[in-house]
Amino acid sequence: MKPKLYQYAACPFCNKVTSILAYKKVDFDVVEVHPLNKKEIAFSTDYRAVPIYIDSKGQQVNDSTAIMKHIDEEFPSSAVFATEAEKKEQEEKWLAWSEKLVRGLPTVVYDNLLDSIKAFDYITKTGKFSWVQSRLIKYSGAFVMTLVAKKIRTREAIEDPQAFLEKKTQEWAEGLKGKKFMAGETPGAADLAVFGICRAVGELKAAKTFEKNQDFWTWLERMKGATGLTLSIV
Ligand SMILES: N[C@@H](CCC(=O)N[C@@H](CS)C(=O)NCC(=O)O)C(=O)O
Repeated sequence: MKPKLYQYAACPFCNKVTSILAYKKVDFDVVEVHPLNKKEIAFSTDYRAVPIYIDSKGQQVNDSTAIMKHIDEEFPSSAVFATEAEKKEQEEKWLAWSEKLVRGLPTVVYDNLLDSIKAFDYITKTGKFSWVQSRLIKYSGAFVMTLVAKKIRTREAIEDPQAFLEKKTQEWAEGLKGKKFMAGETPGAADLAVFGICRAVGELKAAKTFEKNQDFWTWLERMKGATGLTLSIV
């Protein structure tokens, strides 16, 4: 049976899973979930978020990092999770770093109403919405998310969202220390996770910040080559 990924196209967590599947050249089915009624994941009564992964034996796995681990075991060639203690420690450090990146990204994407409308235009274009819903969600969602982003700024202590993202790209670039990938010669779990997160906003203003950091951009180019994916999900 082909594995199945239940997702929202523009969800950064879902794109972490797409990255590892693409890197491992796994043939899988994608089910775009309707974000309002979520009827496609009605079978999952306890866990109501995406991504949800159904493996080749029909087993359900929830949560992006747990799914990545599961896929690495299910398709062991080109292993991405480290086994050596020192490398494992580094990998965990960068995976934790990627969680902070994800938590701060909405402050960049929904920084003001205009940017939020652009983001929702993108989300509704890539997601499963009816014509009427697209229009309704575009404006109401943009308004709500601009307010949510302000709350996140306080929670995550992000004074300036643009500066936050620039700092993040710089930290990653410095972490690479001239290596091809964070994991070394080939991409590891943190490389694939961060690349997936970046893809989710690859069409938005955030991508301009990625481009400004030459080392970060070069790493993104390498990741594109390694996964065969582009920075855009459209
Ligand atoms: N820790 C989870 C977070 C997943 C998550 O927050 N997914 C969001 C979409 S980006 C979601 O499904 N939220 C619930 C909803 O849309 O109702 C993971 O890494 O997979």
